[in-house]
Amino acid sequence: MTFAKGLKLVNRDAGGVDLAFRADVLAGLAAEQKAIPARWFYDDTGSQLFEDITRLPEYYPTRAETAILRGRSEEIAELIRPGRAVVEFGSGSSVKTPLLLSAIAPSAYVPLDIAGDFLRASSAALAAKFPGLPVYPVEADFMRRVELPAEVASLPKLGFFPGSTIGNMIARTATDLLRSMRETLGEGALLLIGMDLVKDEDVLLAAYDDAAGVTAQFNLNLLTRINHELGGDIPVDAFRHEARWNDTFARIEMHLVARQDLAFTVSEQSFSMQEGESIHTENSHKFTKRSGQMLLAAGGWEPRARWTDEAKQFSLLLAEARAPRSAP
Ligand code: AVI
Repeated sequence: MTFAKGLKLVNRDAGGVDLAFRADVLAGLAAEQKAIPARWFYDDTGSQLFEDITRLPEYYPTRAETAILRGRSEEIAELIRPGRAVVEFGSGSSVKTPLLLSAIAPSAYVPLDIAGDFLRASSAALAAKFPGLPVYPVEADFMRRVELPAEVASLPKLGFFPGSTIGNMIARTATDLLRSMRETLGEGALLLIGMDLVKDEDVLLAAYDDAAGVTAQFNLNLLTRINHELGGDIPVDAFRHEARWNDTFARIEMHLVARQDLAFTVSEQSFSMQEGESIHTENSHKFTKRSGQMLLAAGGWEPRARWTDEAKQFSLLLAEARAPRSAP
């Protein structure tokens, strides 16, 4: 087992506060429609709660995507070919990553994630499952170009971005991310990316507001994280979780709605909210075949193949970073 210790790339102040987290929270709470980027859900507790979500009966995306990886592994491997360095954007899932790695015989595995402890734990578990596969975890914000370990510089790359995490970004940010991935991986790289599909509104709403209340806990944990890490005194119990379908943008939105008028401070700054006002905490865009492929093209990736599960709930796309062709 080769297991390199992660490189620390997150920017913190002397007290250990993640500066980007603080900047996003303070700006987001000062906006007219309060909003905090969804990527801040994933401290260790949030990452664990998300793992719990993936096992909920209502949350179909993980099962559907896993079924695609299992059922279509031969076709996928045939297009990817052995020997690539797999660069996963986010800590590997305990099920999907091993499925991919077993199918394609890679030469190295490089998980990139901002949640360092979770990254190191999942990388160690993965390295134990694949003796002989070099694993190089990198603690980084992959929204920007990431410097990959020198050990994989000369290897052909496969980016892996499962779970429809791309759907958690508005189109402009998603395009920027796809372009950054292209810069990180280089021309000629492949990208295997999951995209959740537009479907019946009731199915979508149930997936984001489960009966057991795990998604509510996941959403509310963001406030607990702010209180712990940014010296906040937000009354967490004074908020409730809400999932909404936004038909204009084809997305599920998650909000934290104030149950009453309230006031609180974060990093010594004061904020107030009225009853019914919300903090918008997540967008989860849903795609059609065309909208998914258009998004990839806008990010500099040429679609090469596309698979769906039997119920056509979820899609997995393979794309290639090709040199831009001149119009038309
Ligand atoms: C990580 N991401 C793709 C999940 C999603 O479905 O948008 C996050 C999530 N939020 C609520 N449930 C799951």
